Formats: sequence, structure tokens, C-alpha cells
Amino acid sequence: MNAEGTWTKSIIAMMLSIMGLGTMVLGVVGVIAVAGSDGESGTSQGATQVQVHLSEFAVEMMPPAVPPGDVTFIVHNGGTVDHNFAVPSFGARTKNLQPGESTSLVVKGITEGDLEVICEIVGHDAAGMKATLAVSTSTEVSQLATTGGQMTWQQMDAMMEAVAKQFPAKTEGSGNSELGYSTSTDGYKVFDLVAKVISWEVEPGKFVDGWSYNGQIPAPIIRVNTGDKVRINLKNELPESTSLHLHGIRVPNAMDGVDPYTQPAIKPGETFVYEFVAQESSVGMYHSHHNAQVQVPNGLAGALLIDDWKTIAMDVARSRLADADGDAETEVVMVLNDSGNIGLSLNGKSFPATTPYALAIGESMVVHYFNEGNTTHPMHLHQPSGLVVAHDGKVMEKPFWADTLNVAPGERWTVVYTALDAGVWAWHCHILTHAETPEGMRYMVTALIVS
Ligand SMILES: [Cu+2]
Repeated sequence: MNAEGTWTKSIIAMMLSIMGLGTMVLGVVGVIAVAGSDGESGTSQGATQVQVHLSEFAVEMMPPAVPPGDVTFIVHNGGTVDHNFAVPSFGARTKNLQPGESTSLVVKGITEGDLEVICEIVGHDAAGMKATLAVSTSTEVSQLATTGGQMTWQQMDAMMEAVAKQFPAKTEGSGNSELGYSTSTDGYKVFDLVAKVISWEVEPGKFVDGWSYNGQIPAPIIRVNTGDKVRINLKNELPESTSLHLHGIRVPNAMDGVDPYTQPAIKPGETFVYEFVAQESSVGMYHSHHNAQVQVPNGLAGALLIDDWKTIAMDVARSRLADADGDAETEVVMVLNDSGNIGLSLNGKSFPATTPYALAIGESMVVHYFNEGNTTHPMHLHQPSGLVVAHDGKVMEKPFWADTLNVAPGERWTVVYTALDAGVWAWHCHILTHAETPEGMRYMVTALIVS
């Protein structure tokens, strides 16, 4: 079986477990995704990750040595009875984990020396569930921490499985909710945005400074129709000036958001009002255009859709697809990122914290890829092929099929996927360093579950 086949098999196994079929199919009990931290919480940006595998009666850590600083322990109970994971000298501990359960624990400010870790269940440490993490400033240790160390293949397999079993891991915060509006007396749809820095959990236990609109990454989805009068009030609560560019949307020049040419920068504490009439169907995005190489990848970006793209896309695709009823059941906004505080991610989350999607055979989903990052991402859904129906919000005269589609920075591609075969199909960026590490799948990876 090739690498992709192995992947698919392992995701299917884990998703079946999550869907409650695990007890029948795999004979395992309750695969769970538990995120969050029972240790210190807060920013652990730059923290070294250590994968912890608990079993009867051993505590295995990879890498076995780390540089001083903050450490995020990704803990998986691979045993058959309850265990926990504790760092006694810091008073940090996870809750008791059931067999198959995972969680994370952030421990900050670890200094050079030997760090003892144990399972605190009575008798387990004496039976062997204690280990020592070497904390050292040596360069070899730094390299070990970034490469995952010199693992045996068995350790690598165990670690990959431990990470994969967390999917879909629960994390704090989510983006892409639909933004509500009020209607003004002069007939505008009025949307309120507040730009502010928040603590954002990119993956279990990894909190970063996220630059958000309304506390969401990606920003909330704005939907309007052709002919609508649109007003966006943007309040700047960031520590620096900002501006808002309406990318791929036809607006008057004064509303283009390019300070200092089309408007003054919006200083901290100020509000700027953007107004335009929606003239054309768009798969647009809105994002900062001020210190944008920092503000956008840190999170200040979202989708602005003009008109009903489920219908527009299916009008193009319907006759060429095996869709059962001719309608799309799902519309997916997928914002790609690779830089800044958020880093490699799908919709502001890194695997295993990404969101899986679901279709039944014969159903279709309309996917809009938005690249808000700094490099091209070839997005690949294992099956089925997608019919590419629109580029940058313009319906294509010649739609084409693709199972892997390059999405360049700034581009939007609209693709219709119709589910043909049951299973859990991996869906990821095909730059492999954007999808996998020696510790397993990470970053720009999710799955389509077809039932
Ligand atoms: Cu990529």
C-alpha cells in the first residue's frame, strides 16, 4: 500500500471510531478528541511539542530531550486502563485519560536539567510509569526537538497514530460564522466589524496572538446580493493602524481600502465606514491592506460572497455531475494560510484541529478556496475529482476537472465536488511539508466523510 493508501486507511479507522462504529469495527472503546490544557494555559507560541504515549506501564516521550522554555505535551493514553500525565515539580497534570483518549498539557518556563514525569494513578509510577525529560541547551537537542528526533519506525508509527486519533480535536474558537446585519433607515445592509487581537488556539494547546475581525479567524462571512447597498463599519481596536480592502469586489475607488491613497489609515481607536452597492456576483474577500504582510496572515481576512453561489455553481456543474437532485447540499469557505502567527492552516486551524466535512453519496458541495497566505497551495481531495466552475468569482467558460488545484496567493477558486464512494477521504495541501511531519499529519489537512 502506498503512503496515501496508508493515510486513508488510518483516517478511516479513526473516523469510524469517532462516528461510533469503532466498537464494532475496530474493537476499541471510545476514541476521543479532548483538547485544552489542565496545566498553565495562555500563549505557548514557540513551545516545543513533546508527544507522550502512556501504556502499561511506561511513559514514552518523543523527542526525549528538549531545549529550555515552554513545552506542550500532546498526551495519548494507548493503554487499556486509565492513566494521567503529570509534571510534579510544576504541579501540572492532565485529568485521568480513558484508554484511547488524548489531551494536551502546557508547561511553561522549564529550565535546564532533568524533568521528572509520572502517571499519578496509585501504583503506576512504581510499576514503571515514570520517565525523565532531558532539558538542555545543546544544539543537538534543539535539532532533535525540531526534527522529532531519531525515532524508531515503531515510535514513529505510534506517534502518527496518537496525533491522527485526536482528529477532529476540539480547540477554542472558530471562524467563518455568517455575520448578521441590521438595515439602516436609508436602506443599507449594515455590518459591524471590530479588529482586535485575541488569543487563538491553532492546534491543541498551541495559543497564538490572532488578529481577528469580531474574534474570529477566518473573519465572519459577509453575504449580500447584487443590488444591495452595503455598509461596513470597521472599528480598529488593534495596537496599530489598519485599513480594509474589498478584494475581488467592484467598489468605488474611495472604498478600495488602500491607505494613504484612497483613505487615511484607520488609527487605533478609530472607526471607518465602507459603503458600496453590490454590482456583480463575487467570491470576494475582505482583508487588511495596511502592514498587510503581518496583519493578513495573523488573521485579518474573511469571505464576502455576493449572490447565491450554491445555485450559480450548480447551474454550471449540474449537467456534468452525478448529483442525485441537481442541488448542492453544502457550501464550504476554505481559507488557506501559511504565515504569521497562525501559520500553515485551513480556516485558522492546523490538523488535528481542522474541521471535517460530510456528504452522502450523490450529494454535492460547493467549495471556495481562498488563499490569504504567501505561497501557492495545491489543494487535493483524495476522491472525487472536482469540477472547477469559477475563478476569482467569475464563472469559467470552460469548466475543468481537477483532483489537485493550485491556489495562488490572492486567488479564489470555486469547485463542485459530488460524493461518489463511501469512506473518509483525506483532503490536504499537496506540498507535503504543509501536510505531514515525522510526528504525523499536521497543518493543512482535513477530511471529507462520505456515507
Ligand atoms: Cu500548502
